[in-house]
This record gives sequence, structure tokens and C-alpha cells, in this order.
Amino acid sequence: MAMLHNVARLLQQARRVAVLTGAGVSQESGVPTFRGPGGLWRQHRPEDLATPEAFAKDPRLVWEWYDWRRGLIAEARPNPGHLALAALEDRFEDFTLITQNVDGLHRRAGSRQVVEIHGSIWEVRCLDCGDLREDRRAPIPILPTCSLCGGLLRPNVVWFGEALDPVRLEQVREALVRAQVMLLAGTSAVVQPAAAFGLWAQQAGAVLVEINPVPTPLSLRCDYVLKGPAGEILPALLAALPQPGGGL
Ligand code: BJW
Ligand code: ZN
Repeated sequence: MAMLHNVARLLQQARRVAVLTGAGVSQESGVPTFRGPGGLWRQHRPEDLATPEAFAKDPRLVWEWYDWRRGLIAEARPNPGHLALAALEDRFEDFTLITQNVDGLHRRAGSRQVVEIHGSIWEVRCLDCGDLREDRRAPIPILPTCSLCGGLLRPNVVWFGEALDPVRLEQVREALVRAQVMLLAGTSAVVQPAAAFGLWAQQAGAVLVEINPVPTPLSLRCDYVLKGPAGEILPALLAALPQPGGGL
């Protein structure tokens, strides 16, 4: 594929790379995306569940959704797309993987420089005392309560209408400004502010590459679009780079 080799050549010449991933990258691990087929859960749209209002109104319903997803993610393994991104990290002096995913699969695949902008599904936070901790129970008791104060726990993720962590957002900004190439993989590019990250990087001079089987609102703004599943395109991109220590 000529386009793939053009992107490989671009990466070969780059020293600073940023990547934004979305649910599509975990789709091949069996984790359903939000807006594709299978995005509905018991007739509810994610937009109606991933909000503080939904949780206030019916915490049991929201926790049942998270418990279902935690069960799927607990069984999931990183796929070739995650593994290729982890291997890519070693090829650049500066490589930041920004992910909207809360499943932790990038770290499990070996990625180290990861910014999880929407939090982690494996962390819980007490609504009363604010205690934040890891909680890997699957299934989790519904409703889960705080071991310190008995308050209601919530998943430590970012819901609609909630602000992203300013420290992580600053890390993102810095990585985007430095990036010479930015990859957008497996995201529908409709949820802000992440949907704008590619444009911020492009404004600061980065070449923008989209990896997705389906066009998105950003496709026309991208310099290259590699159409296909991340689990195939990312390993192919890695394979098209010169192998480390491979001599000539
Ligand atoms: C494949 C594939 C394969 C399939 N390989 N690809 C400006 C304009 C308009 C609205 C707003 C705005 N600013 C803020 C808003 C409101 C809102 C928003 O964006 N709404 C839009 C829907 C219109 N944003 C927010 O509220 C954000 N907060 C904020 O901006 O705060 C401001 C503030 C400041 C100060 C004080 C208070 C507030 C927060 C957004 C949080 C989003 N949270 C969720 C849930 C996280 C927890 C959880 O996981 O449960 O994040 S919603 C959900 O969407 C999740 C995802 O990370 C996110 C993005 O989805 P993603 O990853 O793109 O997945 P999909 O399913 O949409 O797409 C999958 C893609 O993969 C598709 O394209 C497929 O084709 C592709 N694919 N198989 C590669 N094998
Ligand atoms: Zn508490």
C-alpha cells in the first residue's frame, strides 16, 4: 500500500511523535466501542449513562453498565495494535500516547508514556471523602461503598460535562506542540476536547495521520488516512520501518 509506505517514511524521519487512541483500538480485543455496532447497552446510549446526572438519578444502572464493561475488559488481552504502539515508543526520542480509553490495555501492552485523559475503569472514587483507589473486583458489589466512610463509590472516569484533569491536559498540550507526526487511531473524533487534539498538533506543525476503517469528521483535515483496523494497520506500519539493529 503506497500510502502506508509514505507514512512509514514520514515516521522514519520524525523524532517526536504523538498518538491519540480511542475505543476502536480496543475493539479487536473484544471491548465494544461507544458509537459503533454494539454501542448500545440494554437500550441505553453511552451519552445517557456516562454523565454525573445519570449517576445521581440511577447509580445502580450506571454501575451495572460499568460492571459489565469491567468484566469484558478483565477478560481482554492487548491486541496487535496495542503491541505495535508499545514497540513504536522505543523508536522515537519523544513519544506520547494519549488515550481516551479507560481499559488500561496500552500499559498492559508495554506502553510507558501514556496519558489516560478519561481516567481508568479500575479506579474508584468516594463521593463523600474523595478517597481514590484501585479496585479490580469483577463483578463489583452493586452499589459499592467506601471502606473508610461508607460513602458511595463512583468509577474514576471523566463523564460528559466534567473537566479533564488539568495536569494531564497540560501534558497533552506539550506533547501536541512538540509532535512532528500525530497518529489518530480508532476514534470517532466527536467527543471534545480530544476531538480537537489533532488540529492543535497540526496547527503547531505536525503531520496528521488517521487510522480508522470508517471516515470521521477529521478525515478531510488529515494529511494521510490509512483505512482499516488498527490491529492490522499499526503492525504493518511498524513492519515498514527499518528494524532496530538491523544494519543496512
Ligand atoms: C476502529 C476499529 C478498529 C472501530 N480499528 N478503528 C465543544 C463542542 C461541543 C461539545 C462540547 C465541547 N466541549 C465539551 C463538550 C461536551 C462534551 C462533548 O464533547 N460532547 C460531544 C458528544 C458533542 N465533552 C465533555 O463533556 C468533556 N468535558 C469537557 O469538555 O469539560 C469542559 C469543562 C471545563 C471546566 C469545567 C467543566 C467542564 C468530557 C468528555 C468525557 C467523555 N467521556 C467518555 C466516557 C469515559 C468513561 C467510560 O469509558 O465510561 O469517554 S464518553 C466516550 O466517548 C468515552 C470515549 O473515550 C469517548 C470517545 O469515544 P471514542 O473513543 O472516539 O469511541 P467511539 O465509539 O465514538 O468511536 C470508535 C471509533 O473506532 C469509530 O470511528 C470506529 O470507526 C473506529 N473503529 N473498530 C480502528 N478495529
Ligand atoms: Zn469515603
